[in-house]
Amino acid sequence: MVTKKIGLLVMAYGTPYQKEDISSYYTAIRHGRKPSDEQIADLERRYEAIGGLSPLAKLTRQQADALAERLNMIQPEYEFHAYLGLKYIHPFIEDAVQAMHDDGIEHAVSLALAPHYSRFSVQSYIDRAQSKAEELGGISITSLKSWFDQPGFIAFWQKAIQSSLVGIPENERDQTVVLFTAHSLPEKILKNGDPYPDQIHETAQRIAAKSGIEHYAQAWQSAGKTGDPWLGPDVLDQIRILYQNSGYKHFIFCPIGFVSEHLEVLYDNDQECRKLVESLGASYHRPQMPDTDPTFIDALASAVLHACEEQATLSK
Ligand code: FEC
Repeated sequence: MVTKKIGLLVMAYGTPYQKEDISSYYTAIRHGRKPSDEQIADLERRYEAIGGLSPLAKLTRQQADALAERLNMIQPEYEFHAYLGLKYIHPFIEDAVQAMHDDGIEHAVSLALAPHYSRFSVQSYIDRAQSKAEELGGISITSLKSWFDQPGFIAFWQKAIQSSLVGIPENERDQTVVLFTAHSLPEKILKNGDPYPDQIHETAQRIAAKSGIEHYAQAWQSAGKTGDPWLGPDVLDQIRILYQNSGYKHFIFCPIGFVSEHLEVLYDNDQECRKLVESLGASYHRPQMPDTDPTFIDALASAVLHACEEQATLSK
């Protein structure tokens, strides 16, 4: 059998590598509009609060390598070569497509390290990769739009919830609520029927059903501080509502819209949400994020292989 060489374009958000990168990174997130000194200072303060910098850079690299390794281990037909392309810092998505081109890659599969599709988020990763590929000519990229429905992804969170539940006394488990969160987006995405909210809702339902949990809710986190409205309820409001209505003793946080430990989880969840939960006299629990957990990496591998098979069928 002839092994087909395939580029594996792993696209992710990116994070500053050093303190000096924070300003340009933040400017890139704001599409070139430089943030004010106060905004930069506030972001620096949050990185400081999680230990100086985010572990995201290291984890993203590890996830890409683990995925390529797993893919090459489980099948003989394709030989995957991983390329990391980031949204807001180098190596940018365009750099990764250029590198594939320079290495003579003709076919690639791309996936974003974000489980749910929105035109606002994942589509912008895809557009940037496709437009660079078109500019260079000669590379065809099959782009995965979402992979939240991979059974391994649901199984990962089922295991994660279980790992938190074992730390809760049995007689208090019926006073425990699981809170599924994802990054908020501007409410205007709803106007065009964006699938993002429905995909997150479906993910929460599937995990809850698989885990057999009775009490769960959903909320949005990390909304931007722009003038226009963002998807709600915000996670902090949701914590207050759940506590007021049901007096829960334990809150298990599952940030299902993210796949690794990073600023939004380590600060927004582990510091802001924890502070509020504890101020109410309840306990905060947050299981380990997917990172390079084998069940999670297997789920990504299965999504990639499925895309390759579909592509092969289409081109027959
Ligand atoms: O650990 C780290 O250093 C980086 C963590 C990080 C991840 C992440 C994921 C998503 N974001 C999404 C949407 C937006 C929108 C805005 C926005 C702003 C920020 C800022 C930082 C930041 N985001 Fe992010 N995001 C991460 C970090 N994000 C830092 C800047 C200031 C702030 O903290 O508020 C608003 C832009 C604007 O002001 O115009 C919108 C979405 C995701 C999840 C999907 C994905 O990973 O692509 C959606 C990780």
